[in-house]
Amino acid sequence: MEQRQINSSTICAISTPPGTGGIATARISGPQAIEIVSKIWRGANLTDTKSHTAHFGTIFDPETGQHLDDGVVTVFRGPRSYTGEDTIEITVHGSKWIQRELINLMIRQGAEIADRGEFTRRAVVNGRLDIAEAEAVADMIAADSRTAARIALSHIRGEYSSELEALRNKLINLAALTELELDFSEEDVNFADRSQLLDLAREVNRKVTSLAESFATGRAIKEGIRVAIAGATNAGKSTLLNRLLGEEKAIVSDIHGTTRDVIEDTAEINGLLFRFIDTAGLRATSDPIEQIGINRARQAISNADITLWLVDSANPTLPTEKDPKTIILYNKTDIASAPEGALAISALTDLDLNPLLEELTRQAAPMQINPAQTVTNARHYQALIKASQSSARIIDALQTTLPTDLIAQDIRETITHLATITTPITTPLLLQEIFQHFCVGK
Ligand SMILES: Nc1nc2c(ncn2[C@@H]2O[C@H](COP(=O)(O)OP(=O)(O)OP(=O)(O)O)[C@@H](O)[C@H]2O)c(=O)[nH]1
Ligand SMILES: [Mg+2]
Repeated sequence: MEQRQINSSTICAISTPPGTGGIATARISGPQAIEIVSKIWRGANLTDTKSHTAHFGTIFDPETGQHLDDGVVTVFRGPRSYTGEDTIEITVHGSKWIQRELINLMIRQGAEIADRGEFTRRAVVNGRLDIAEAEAVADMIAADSRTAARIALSHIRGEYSSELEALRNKLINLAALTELELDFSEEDVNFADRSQLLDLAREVNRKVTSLAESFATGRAIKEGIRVAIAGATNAGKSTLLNRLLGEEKAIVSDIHGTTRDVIEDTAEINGLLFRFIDTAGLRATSDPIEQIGINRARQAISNADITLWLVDSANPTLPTEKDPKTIILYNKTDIASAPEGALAISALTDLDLNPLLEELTRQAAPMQINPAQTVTNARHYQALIKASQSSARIIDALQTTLPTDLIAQDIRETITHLATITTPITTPLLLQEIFQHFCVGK
């Protein structure tokens, strides 16, 4: 992709989803934004209007004089806009034709079509957002549950970046203290200082490691907490999946071994996204296809965050191994009773699945997290793993009294790994990699 001159070009795109809607919003950003819109606009004089104000008027084609539509323009003057540049949002009626024509009008007046994520990219280049905050914007757009949105919003607001900033400051402090030790080493203050350095290094390592570990939870929240529905054939697993999803997604029958493939989908429960995975019933079989299904079932169970082991109350089969991530759920209580005190339902007849949903939420409770300290991004996770390793080396080095300059190198390395998470990175390839996941118009 040719790199566009960010400071001199003006970009435009439809920011609402593609297709027909009640209304649609186009965005235009760059030095000529106000000038270009003024040429296709009859209404308030946009050169004089205050920033962050909306105005009703008419969009027209200056070449033919023809009206396109009535609409509302909202003016955001740089640098106090999302992109940091002069930006205008134009809201019109959401016909596909009007949307296309509006973009064509702006292009004829000198605007260029925006690339994916280019508005956000400009926000980064202009210092309005750091990279981690920009990535959180994409997460926010993709958020599928209250918790995922809460984490994304906290990251957009910079709360996560501040956590990283605090760690960076600790490392700088550690570097300074190391220098100090170097200066005084001949006077034998060596020993006392090292224990102080060690405390600081351990604290940094603990925090970096715990951030890296939060990724397991962060990813589960973003992609759905994986709940494998497992158990013997005919226990009612597919029936339960359909109930949880509210649709007839999986085939149900009284023939044992109906489900072969892994069937999954997500549902939001109490603000958390769960990914329910229906699996083949576990039994000894000579059918090679069913055996493949059973292998897949075992794989799904081992990858799951929670296993929901379903038991036919009339014909109970319990798991052979005890596992803290397994919830035992008795089914078919309409035809047979479950043991006293057991979690039990009738997937077929119960209208109320609340006891089960509450148990699932309780199992997922460790996943109710501090948004500012939860990593949801694989790129950040990789940087944190590296920072965790290099900060562990600082501790080792301090304990084995390695020369101070080697310690300083590990400190610098840790700072660099953390910095890649938030600081604008200049390699165009990485920037492109990050922004290609955005939609056009954001
Ligand atoms: N009476 C009663 N029947 C149920 C209940 N839940 C499921 N069934 C019936 O049990 C049979 C098996 O249900 P499925 O959902 O296909 O069972 P499964 O565990 O997915 O079976 P496999 O895919 O073969 O492993 C069907 O006839 C269902 O209608 C229940 O709560 N009560
Ligand atoms: Mg089934």
